[in-house]
Amino acid sequence: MLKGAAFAVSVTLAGAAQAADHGSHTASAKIIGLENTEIGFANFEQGPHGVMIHIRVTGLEPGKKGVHLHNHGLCEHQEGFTTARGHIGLKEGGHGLMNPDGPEEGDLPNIFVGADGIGEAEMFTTMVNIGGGGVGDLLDADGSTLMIHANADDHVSQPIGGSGPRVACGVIEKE
Ligand SMILES: [Cu+2]
Repeated sequence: MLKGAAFAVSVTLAGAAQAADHGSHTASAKIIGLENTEIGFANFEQGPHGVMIHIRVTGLEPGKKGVHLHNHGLCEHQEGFTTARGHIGLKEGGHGLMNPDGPEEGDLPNIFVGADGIGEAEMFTTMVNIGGGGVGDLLDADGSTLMIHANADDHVSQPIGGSGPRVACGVIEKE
């Protein structure tokens, strides 16, 4: 009986700790373009209910562009950033924030790049975490990346919302 009570208390405490503290609280990514030059950054901050992301990039073609969190921490420009592999939480038919069968954990809203080639956005997602474990952990063993695609993500089409080639990539690193 006493043992049972102690067990219940420890479970409650563990649950509370997990909700309040996902381990390391911030992460960042240097974003590189297809010429392998640094074109911007992304900052990630863990909050109590999700992760706030601030992205700023320069030198991209104007327009609306898909942004995703990909499941492998490697940006090889010579390979069109395919080394970053698929989306975090990749599942057949599951891509898209507006998809009834979605979304995937790595799905995010689009970023808008202006006529000056500068794009900046703040995004919030409850589907990932910084160092807290599970499918959505940005700092899992093989890392993860923030990817910007050439075109807009329509948030429904499979497998990447029609967002086209990968144009910018940043490996997400612990701060
Ligand atoms: Cu993508």
